[in-house]
Amino acid sequence: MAELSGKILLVAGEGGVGKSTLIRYLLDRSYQPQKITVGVNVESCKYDVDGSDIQVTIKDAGGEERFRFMLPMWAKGADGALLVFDLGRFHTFLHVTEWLALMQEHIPTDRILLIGAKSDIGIRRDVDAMEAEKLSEKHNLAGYLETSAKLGEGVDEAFSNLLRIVLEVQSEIPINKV
Ligand SMILES: Nc1nc2c(ncn2[C@@H]2O[C@H](COP(=O)(O)OP(=O)(O)OP(=O)(O)O)[C@@H](O)[C@H]2O)c(=O)[nH]1
Ligand SMILES: [Mg+2]
Repeated sequence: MAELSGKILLVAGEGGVGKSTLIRYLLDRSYQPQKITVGVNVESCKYDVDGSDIQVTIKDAGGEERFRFMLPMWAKGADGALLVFDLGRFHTFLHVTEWLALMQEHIPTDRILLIGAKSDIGIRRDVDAMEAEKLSEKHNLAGYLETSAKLGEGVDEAFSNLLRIVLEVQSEIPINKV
């Protein structure tokens, strides 16, 4: 199996949108309630993308207001990012542009994937998929995906799509749009 160079991914977005739970599901394949992230939490794993093993470092950024000033520092050196909002809380979607402003000096927008988390919430949904897609296009983001860590849906897709995008723009695999 080919081994590609290690990648650093940032997971950012408002407090409580489900970032740590998403990462926990990716690593442990189970839905576990998480405590508020204080500062930043760093995880690492090996991830198989299209038959290539990639060493991945994931920076899980605490979303509370008090940690926000540190985001540019955490974004520095990251190869790509998931920018997460909560499908059940419209204001977390409204604040996506603020998060983007903090990150984009260090991470090009075409390496940032917009994520609508908690897609299992049914009628409590407060953000329309079309609106999220429009926002992603407006800011030239890498795309929009929905996830549910509770049901384990879209989680692998989110991380593997982001890694593919990062590898493509860094020319480590041939361009093949996802
Ligand atoms: N229904 C539903 N709830 C979820 C899902 N993922 C996370 N949650 C809930 O959302 C809450 C916050 O999840 P966290 O993962 O701690 O959120 P966070 O974005 O890491 O928050 P900060 O660390 O404060 O930035 C918890 O109560 C979770 O149980 C999901 O897929 N579906
Ligand atoms: Mg967290």
